[in-house]
Amino acid sequence: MSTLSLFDNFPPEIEQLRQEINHHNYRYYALDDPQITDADYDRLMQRLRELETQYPAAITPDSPTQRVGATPLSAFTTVVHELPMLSLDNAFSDEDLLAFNQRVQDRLKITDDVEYACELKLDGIAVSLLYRDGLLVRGATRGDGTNGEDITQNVRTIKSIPLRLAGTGYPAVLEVRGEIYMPKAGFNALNEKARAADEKLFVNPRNAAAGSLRQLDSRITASRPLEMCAYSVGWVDGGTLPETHSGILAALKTWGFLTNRETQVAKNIHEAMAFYRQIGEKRNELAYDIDGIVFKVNSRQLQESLGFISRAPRWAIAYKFPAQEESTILLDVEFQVGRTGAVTPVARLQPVFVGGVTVSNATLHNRDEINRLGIKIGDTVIIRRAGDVIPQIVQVVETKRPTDARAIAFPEHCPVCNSPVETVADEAVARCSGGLVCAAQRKEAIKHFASRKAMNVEGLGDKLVEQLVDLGLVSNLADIYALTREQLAAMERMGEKSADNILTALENSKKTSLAKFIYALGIREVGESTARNFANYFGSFEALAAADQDALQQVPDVGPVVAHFVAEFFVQESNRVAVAALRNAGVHWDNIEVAAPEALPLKGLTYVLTGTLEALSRDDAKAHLLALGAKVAGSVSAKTDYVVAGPGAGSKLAKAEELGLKVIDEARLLELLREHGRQV
Ligand code: D41
Repeated sequence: MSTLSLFDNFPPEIEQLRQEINHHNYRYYALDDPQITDADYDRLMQRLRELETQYPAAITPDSPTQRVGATPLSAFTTVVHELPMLSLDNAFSDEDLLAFNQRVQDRLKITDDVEYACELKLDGIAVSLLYRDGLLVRGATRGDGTNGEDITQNVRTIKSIPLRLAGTGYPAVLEVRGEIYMPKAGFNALNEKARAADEKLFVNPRNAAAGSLRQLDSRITASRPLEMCAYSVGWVDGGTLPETHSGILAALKTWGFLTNRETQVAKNIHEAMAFYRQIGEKRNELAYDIDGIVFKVNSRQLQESLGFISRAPRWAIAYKFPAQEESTILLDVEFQVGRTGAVTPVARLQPVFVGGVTVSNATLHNRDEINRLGIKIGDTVIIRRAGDVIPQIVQVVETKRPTDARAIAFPEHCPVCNSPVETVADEAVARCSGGLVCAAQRKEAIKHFASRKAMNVEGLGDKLVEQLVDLGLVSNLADIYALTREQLAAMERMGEKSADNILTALENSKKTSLAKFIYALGIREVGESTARNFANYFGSFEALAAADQDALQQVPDVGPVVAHFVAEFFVQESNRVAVAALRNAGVHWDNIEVAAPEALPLKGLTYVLTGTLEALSRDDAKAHLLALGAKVAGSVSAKTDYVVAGPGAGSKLAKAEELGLKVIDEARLLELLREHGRQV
C-alpha cells in the first residue's frame, strides 16, 4: 500500500524523512529517550510537508504528516471485535487478592509460586488497534466488549500510536489493545483553557479522554493531549508471539508502542502485593490517573489452561485503589475572606471518605464556579480528590435534588467587616473592599508577614494572630513589634516561657533581607521569587518604591499585571505609613549592590540544584545564583549548564551524567559564589 511503483519518481528524501521521523517517534514514545530536540523534530516535519506539497502524489496514508483527517464524519460505524475484549474481575483487599491466587493455584493443581506481570491500571478508555502488514488499518473503542465504535480517524491523531509498526517480526495481522488516557498536566491545561473561555469543564481526565475520542471531527481530537499505552494483544495471525505476557509487552515496545514503564514481574503473589503498596504510595506523583493495579499470570500457557469465565479471564485481576471520586451532600456554603480580600465560597459537606482521607470541605472557587455547576444547598454532589490537591466539587447529581434545595446567595457585603463586596469586570473574583479595615484581611496579612519564608517570626502562628487581632492588640503589621510579655502570656495556650520565645523571635526577625521584606508585605502577585527579582534588580527599597510601571517591567519575569499591583501598592499612603512604622520598629536589611544586568557574571547560565546542600539552604543557594544573573531550573535538560549535586542526588544527577553536563559539588559552588563577592 505504501510501496511506490518503479515508475514513480519522487525525491528519495521523502521516504528518508519519514523513516527518520518514525525513528524519532519510536525514541520519544516507546523508549522515552529522545535523541533530538522538539525544534529539530518540527523542522523535519516541516521539510516533509514542503516536499509533500510539491509532490502530492507521493503522499501515503502512513506518512507522519497524515495524522489528521480533513473531513469530519457524520457518525461512527460499529465494529464487531473478532475476539471479544474481556473485562477484569476486581479485588478490593489483600484477602481478595490472596483468594484469587488460591483459585489460580487450585485450577492449575499446583502449590508452586505463580509469576505475575504487574501493571498499572490506567484510568482511560480501552481501545483496539488493528495492524495489517504493519500498517494501522482500524482503531475501535471496546464498547461492550463485543461491539465497539470505529474511531480510526481519531486514533490516527494520537502521536504515541504508530501508523506503521517499527522493528521486525510482527505478525501479519496484529490487534493491539490498550488504554487511551489524558495525562493530568494536559487535563489541567485543557480545563484551564475552558475555564478562561467560560466553557463547560471536564469532570476528570478519563471523561476528557472519552469526550476527545468521541469527536466526529478528528481535528478536535488532534488538539487534545491524549496518549495510548499498550497492554495486550487480541487477534493475531501470520506470526508468533513471546511465551509470556511481559515478553509480549517488550515486543510491543520494539514495534513502537508506549508501554507503561512501571510494569514489573513479581515471582509470587506476595511480591505482587508489595508492588501494589509501592505504587499506592506514589500514585499522586504519577503523571496520569490510575485506579488500581492489574495482575496477570505471566505464562501464556498457564493463561490458556485457566481460560475465562463469563467475559473475564481467570488469569487476571484488578486490585483497586481507594476511589478518588465519591458522592456526598452539600450541607452549606460559607464565605472566607483572604489576604487580598478575595471572597471564596467554601462548601461544607457531609463527611465522605475519598482518595484515602475524610473530606468535609471543598473549595467552590468563585461565583462563576457556583453558576457553572448550577449547585444548590442540599444537592448531592460528586467530590474529586486527586492527589494532594484541594478537594473539588466536579458535578451536581441533578436527579437527586431535594425539593427544598436552596439557591446559594453570594454576599454583597463582607461577612467579616460588612464592607461592600466588589467585582471587577472580567475578573471572576469578588473582593471585600474593606482593605486593612477588614479583620479577615488584616489577619491574613499578618500571618503572611510572620510566616517562615517572609519575616520568619517563629511561634507567631495562625491561631495566635487571630486572637491578637480579635482582641484588638494588633491591627497593623508594626503592632506585632510593640507586643509586651504580659499581653502575649495572657493568650490561650501561652505561658511566660513561650511569650519570651516569641519576643526573642520578633527581635531576631527585625534583621532580614530586602527580598524577604518585599515578599513579607504581601503585595498582590508578588511571590517569593518575584520579590527576590525586585530586590536584586533595584538593590534598595527606596528604588523599588520610586519605580514607575515601565521601570518595574524591566525586572525578570515581571509583566504589566505585577507591575500594576506594585505601583498601586506604593501609591497608597497607608502602605507607605505601614512600611515607615516597620522601619521605626527596627526592621532593617542590607541593600544590595546592583550591577548593570549585562555585567552580571553568571548571565546566560542555567543551574540545577539537586541532593542535599549542607552549608547553604537550597533557597539561599538559589538566591545567590539568581543575584549573579544565573537562571535556576527545576529539572535537568540539554539547556542546563551546571548541575550542583549534593549527597543523595538521584535521577537528576544520573540524567546530567547521561547528557554529559558539568557537575559540581557544594564546595565548588561556595568557591564560585565567593569569587563573585557573595558572602557565604
Ligand atoms: O490499564 C488498564 N486500564 C488495563 C486494562 C490493563 N493494564 N490491562 C488490562 N487487561 C485486560 C485483559 C486482562 C482482559 C487483557 C485492561 C483490561 N483488560 C480492560 N480494560 C477495560 C476492560 C478490560
